[in-house]
Amino acid sequence: MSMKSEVEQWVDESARLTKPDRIYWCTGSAEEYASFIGSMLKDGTLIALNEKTYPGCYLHRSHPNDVARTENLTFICTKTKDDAGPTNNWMSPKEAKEKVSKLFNDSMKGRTMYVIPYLMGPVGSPFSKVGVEVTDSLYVVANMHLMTRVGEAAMEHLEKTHEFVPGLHSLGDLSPERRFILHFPEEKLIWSIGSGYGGNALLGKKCFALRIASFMAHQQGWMAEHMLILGLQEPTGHVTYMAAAFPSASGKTNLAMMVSTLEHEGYKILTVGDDIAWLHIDEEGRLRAINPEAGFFGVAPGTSVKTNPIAMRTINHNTIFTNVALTPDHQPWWEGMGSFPPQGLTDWLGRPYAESAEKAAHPNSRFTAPAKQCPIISPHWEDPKGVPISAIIFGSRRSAVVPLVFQAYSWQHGVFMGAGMGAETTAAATGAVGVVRRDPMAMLPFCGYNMGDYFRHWLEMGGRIRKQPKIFRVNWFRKDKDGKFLWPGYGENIRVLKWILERVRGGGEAGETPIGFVPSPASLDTGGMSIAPEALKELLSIDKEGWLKGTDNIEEAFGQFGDRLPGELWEEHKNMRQRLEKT
Ligand code: OXD
Ligand code: MN
Repeated sequence: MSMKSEVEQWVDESARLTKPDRIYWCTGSAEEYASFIGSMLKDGTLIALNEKTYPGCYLHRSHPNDVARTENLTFICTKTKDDAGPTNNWMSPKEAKEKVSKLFNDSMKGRTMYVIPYLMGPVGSPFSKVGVEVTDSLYVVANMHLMTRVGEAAMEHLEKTHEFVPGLHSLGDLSPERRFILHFPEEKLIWSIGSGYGGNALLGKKCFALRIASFMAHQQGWMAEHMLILGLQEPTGHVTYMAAAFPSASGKTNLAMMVSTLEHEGYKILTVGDDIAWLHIDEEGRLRAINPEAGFFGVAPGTSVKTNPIAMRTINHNTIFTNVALTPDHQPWWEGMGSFPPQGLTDWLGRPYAESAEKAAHPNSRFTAPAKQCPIISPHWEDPKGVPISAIIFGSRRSAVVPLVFQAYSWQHGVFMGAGMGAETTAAATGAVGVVRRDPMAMLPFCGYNMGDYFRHWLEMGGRIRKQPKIFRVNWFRKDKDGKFLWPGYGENIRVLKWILERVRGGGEAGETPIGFVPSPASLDTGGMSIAPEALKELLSIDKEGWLKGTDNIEEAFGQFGDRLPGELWEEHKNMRQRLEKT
């Protein structure tokens, strides 16, 4: 059977279950996108933005209960619970299908089913993979057009690789009681119902490129990670590539698009990706990364010409905004955009904005924009081979304890550092914001299998990589006792990346501490920036008590995995505690 017929067969099966009135096969063309936009403008799914200042841009207001990923309704449906592991919600495949097929039954009656063949990764890359999503949401279709490569590129790749990940999506009735995001990694299948929100409904992104892909990567000897990819260009013109894992809404897009404050010295950033990296080992034993996505689905609040001018230039044309506020002259507006709320503002729910209201834009309001519009996109962002990675960075929001930057002693120590990472929660998922939880490698919500096995996989990959990237931890978010950020962040983060680059080269000064190599204040290039010496000292200081407490938290987190946690990580844990106790 040809691959096209295999896809058709699965689409037929999905249609028999969901009973759409019509089936439409997406081609991915510009005309098709324009006609979808036209229909959504007509039925009110989209509002056109100011043609002069935001050409080709639209606003979508989602259902008010459908604004973020719902981790509590996200399941990994492996045959055994143990294979999903203690950090995932689990249902058996049988139970999941019985329960949720009832919800899919007739769910597309009166609607059109759109079939979206899409490619994750550059055209012609041996590492790219095909997905096919069927959905009854045109908003999802339009976003998939921006976030992936839809149509012919996918079908051509499919004929060569004979493999696709099917994803069935329906808005259902949008009720959280009937919302399920299900993954069947053993069958490489995704089912999602009851939500139109990006991370729940654009199935190429979190569901495929992270949860299903991490499972495949474990089986096949590569890695699928929640990482941005950037190139750091230095005065000679040489570019060093780094991949950095941060939890959702913790600054990956800002770091990936940073305008360096050391540009006058010749240090600048090139963007390869802002959310997901697929990493393979090449013939020379080097780790290489591709960005499987073709667009950015970024958090709007906090994005401004000051914090991320490159994003502002990326998203002022051909962009879909979701749940931002609307000015009277039809421009998007959000908190942290750098201006006061204008008179006559409409909030994300479509109501006149009142000063007393909490927020005009939803804290997890988003923009969806094509990556090729990014003015500093790397010339290698679609390189089929990917880019060679010299440094891996773990980062998260921590208002205390964790220094600005430090380096792991070894790959194994780096894996421990990532596996034990604590992070304050954000608005990208439903639930409390600002609570510290362990978020290993920023993959807690995205690992499609037992994280104990995932840590083992990281260790094994390290053993196979001949030219190992160096591993670092960063924290831009440490605060002083008055609650003020100690580090200015954004463009000044280049100074930290410069130190990382020096370390990668075998230079850069650093002292040995219980937690890793920490730079001395003098070894960070702070020339021309205003930072008090005491602030810098505090940023690089080791809070012994805080770390000892963290060690207890890590022990508890590791304990959940029982004998699936690699002994090497317990060894690193013991060593760190001993080093801390000795100081
Ligand atoms: C995202 C997320 O949308 O991590 O990238 O929530
Ligand atoms: Mn993300």
